[in-house]
Amino acid sequence: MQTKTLSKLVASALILVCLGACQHTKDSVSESPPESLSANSASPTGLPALPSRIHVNQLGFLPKDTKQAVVVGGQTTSFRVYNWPDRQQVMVGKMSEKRLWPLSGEEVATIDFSQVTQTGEYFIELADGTRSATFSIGQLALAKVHDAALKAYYFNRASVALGAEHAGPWARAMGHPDTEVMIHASAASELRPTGSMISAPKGWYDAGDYGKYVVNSGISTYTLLLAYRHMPQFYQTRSLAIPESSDTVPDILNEISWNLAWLEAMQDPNDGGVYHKLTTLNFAPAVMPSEAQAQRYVMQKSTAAALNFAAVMALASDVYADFAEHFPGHSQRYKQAALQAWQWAKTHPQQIYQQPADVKTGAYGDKNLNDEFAFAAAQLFVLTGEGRFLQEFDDLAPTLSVPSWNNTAGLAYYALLEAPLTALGKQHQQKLEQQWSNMTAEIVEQYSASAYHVPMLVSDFVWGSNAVAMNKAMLLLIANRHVKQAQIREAAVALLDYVLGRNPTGYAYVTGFGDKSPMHIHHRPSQADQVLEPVPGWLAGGAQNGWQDKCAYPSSTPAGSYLDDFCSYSTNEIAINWNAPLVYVLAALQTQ
Ligand code: 9MR
Repeated sequence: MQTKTLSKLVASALILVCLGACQHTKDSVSESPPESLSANSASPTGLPALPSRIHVNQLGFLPKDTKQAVVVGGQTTSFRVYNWPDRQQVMVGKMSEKRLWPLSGEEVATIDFSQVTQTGEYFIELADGTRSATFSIGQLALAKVHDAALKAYYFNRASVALGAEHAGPWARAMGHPDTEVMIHASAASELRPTGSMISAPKGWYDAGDYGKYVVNSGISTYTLLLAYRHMPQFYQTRSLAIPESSDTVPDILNEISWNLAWLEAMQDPNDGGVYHKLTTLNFAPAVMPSEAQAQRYVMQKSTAAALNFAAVMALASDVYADFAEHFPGHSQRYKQAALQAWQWAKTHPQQIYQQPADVKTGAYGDKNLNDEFAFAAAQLFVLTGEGRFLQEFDDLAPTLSVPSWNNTAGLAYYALLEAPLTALGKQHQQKLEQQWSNMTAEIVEQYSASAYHVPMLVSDFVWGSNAVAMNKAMLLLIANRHVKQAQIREAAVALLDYVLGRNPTGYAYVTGFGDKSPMHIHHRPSQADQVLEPVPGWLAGGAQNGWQDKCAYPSSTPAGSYLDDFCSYSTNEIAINWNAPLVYVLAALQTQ
């Protein structure tokens, strides 16, 4: 108990040196909320937690955006918006009629306060005195959370110590050098027999565990590369306080290159095949990286890994070509690596990853590889302009859908948006546009139909539901770059609102942000360090009622079944593929 109190003090002191992205956005340590924001339990900041009846994005809104809150139960009454700390009334309005949201089993009304556009801090009060969390309105309302969500990757770097000057209270010793990684029997080849060693250092830990998995690393890295590709000017302005921050390269590319270095080492130079993952045989206990010293292995080469790898390397080749001075030869190397991995996949089209009997870490198994072939083919077409790759995409004819680690068809569509129109041809263009307009119309329809005004369906409440929300929002915002429709942006904002607090649990699901955010994420460093606050900037997986971990959940509804406990790896783990679309969405909303 005493250690925790002491470490909290240390954390508060050190947080001051942990620039920008390490801080709680609201700096609420030095502020007090309205006294009558009645306490029902302690919030992460040590301040009273919120009444749970008004759910609102606890971070904030850009001035021009639609601003909504949800009220659970009670009478249909008026509401007022006040600024904070002055408590001047800035708006009075009436909430909507109540409707049932089947995903939480609640009767809810919505509140629209879009007319409030002036920069400031605010809270909402109902006629019966119920008050909401405070939130910001302003151009910079999402800036800090964006930077923290990106900096989270730095905190998950393998093979390096994190210094206090960059990591603040979350500084830690080096773990997992990964210079002596053993070839598992499933990965053995003539030149690399079982038990021989390779070196594959760096990269990001996948999630709350210390594994490094190519398939999941693929979509994460690709998503971050797209963020840079679509918003290069914005990223010229972001400094993350990471060791490379003083160089001339945008920090997002510095961070990504840490992972690309590892990915490159996952390719067998002898045949171009790519190992599926690099992990121990079993998950490590909840210890710090430096204490998790069990032997690491690379497992079986897989077609899914080769294709994800090929797509990422192809885009990386394009992006890093502009930074040849700082990364000499990288662009050419990435291109070579991409083409070799593609070639391997073509000659091994059905090498499905089979989890060996002695391996218990995540499988990221995927039996349907058409979408991975389409993804790699589309990105290689953009890189090389060779018709054979477009032909490959055409033959597979994937349908645009919301991307996930095991369904990359949508990423193929994202890739083709970058293809020169002349190379694509009018007919292709029309076919692609049709898919885009069908998909965006579908999500916008889900938004309008939902009592919560959130485009989430029951089928979206799977392991990592918050990332489903963010991938949907990202799809909408990519569409919005080309078609600019107010409703498309509105639905994307609603999805962001959802993960930042306008949801039945009342959690702002990003660690370190909002009045009520996860404190006990399933993340080994956050659990094992002596710091009270979890590593900041991580998006928790989110509600879903699969209960794979058998923890005791407070609700059985899809959107209510969430537990802020280390036990809950099925709702409270964090993962690199979940943060990536959050980063994209936060950047896109600030730049579009
Ligand atoms: O995100 C993955 C989810 O879609 C799967 O249902 C789940 C079970 O296989 O695994 C999740 O990924 C985990 C991975 O296997 C190991 N590292 C942590 C990942 C996030 O929980």
